[in-house]
Amino acid sequence: MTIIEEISEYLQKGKAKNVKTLVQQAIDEGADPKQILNEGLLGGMMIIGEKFKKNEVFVPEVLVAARAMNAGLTILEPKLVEIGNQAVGKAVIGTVKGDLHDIGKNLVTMMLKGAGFEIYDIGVDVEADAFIEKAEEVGADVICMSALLTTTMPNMKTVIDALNDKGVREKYIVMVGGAPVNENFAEQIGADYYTPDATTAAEVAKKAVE
Ligand code: B1M
Repeated sequence: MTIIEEISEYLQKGKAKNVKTLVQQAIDEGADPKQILNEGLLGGMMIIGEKFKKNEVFVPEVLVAARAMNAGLTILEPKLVEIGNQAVGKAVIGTVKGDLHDIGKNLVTMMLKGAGFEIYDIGVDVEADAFIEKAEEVGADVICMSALLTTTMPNMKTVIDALNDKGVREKYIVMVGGAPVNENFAEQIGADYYTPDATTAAEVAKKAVE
């Protein structure tokens, strides 16, 4: 097994310490930082994402894998900055106003990170204007909204209406998700994409910014 394959394997097992050590070792041995990122860290995270989608692994496994990915990234990031590695895009993500559920949002965040996005997570109970302010500030490509309550779903429309009112709707790809949300609702409120899970959200976001 190559060191890159080992990084991917340990990441999938959520072994953050091993991932960190192996990423450092790979750098010291002169491995290409982009290969460490794409095949080792992101490769491992994509495999976990696929397994999550098929119910072969569950939320805790995804969370530990993501923690291992973040551990590896802390070692790799300075190298990536040195060689000017570009993120595939920028995404602002939050749970809409009135809603405190963040487990799903955090999974989407991790999978987007895993897909190579620069992420701005603005938390839970987020006002419409806060989504827009952050998106404008960082020059986001994608705005991602999560809602878990039937009572807070309409607040996704509030954000889209506010984007329209400010004349900036066309600047952003708007994605929505969360247990009570569906394709029909997304269409009704004028979102660009609904995705049912975190892995699909990352895949769709990546395709959308290409
Ligand atoms: Co709440 N809660 N909760 N809760 N909670 C639900 C959602 C509920 C269905 C439980 C029930 O009654 N059966 C119900 C909603 C009913 C409804 O609206 N129809 C409910 C309720 C009523 C409430 C309170 C009102 C309860 C009360 O106080 N009376 C209250 C509301 C607080 C508030 O938000 N203002 C409340 C509070 C809480 C806790 C704080 C205790 C806790 C949240 C902790 C936290 O998030 N940090 C909590 C929890 C844990 C749940 C359940 C049990 C689990 C939610 C979860 O994390 N699932 C939930 C019941 C259930 O779903 N079985 C429930 C796991 C997570 C991975 O799934 O978030 O769906 P999910 O994310 C998925 C996809 O939906 C998708 O990707 C993820 C997986 O890949 N996804 C996206 C999510 N966002 C996406 C965005 C995308 C794309 C995909 O694109 C941008």
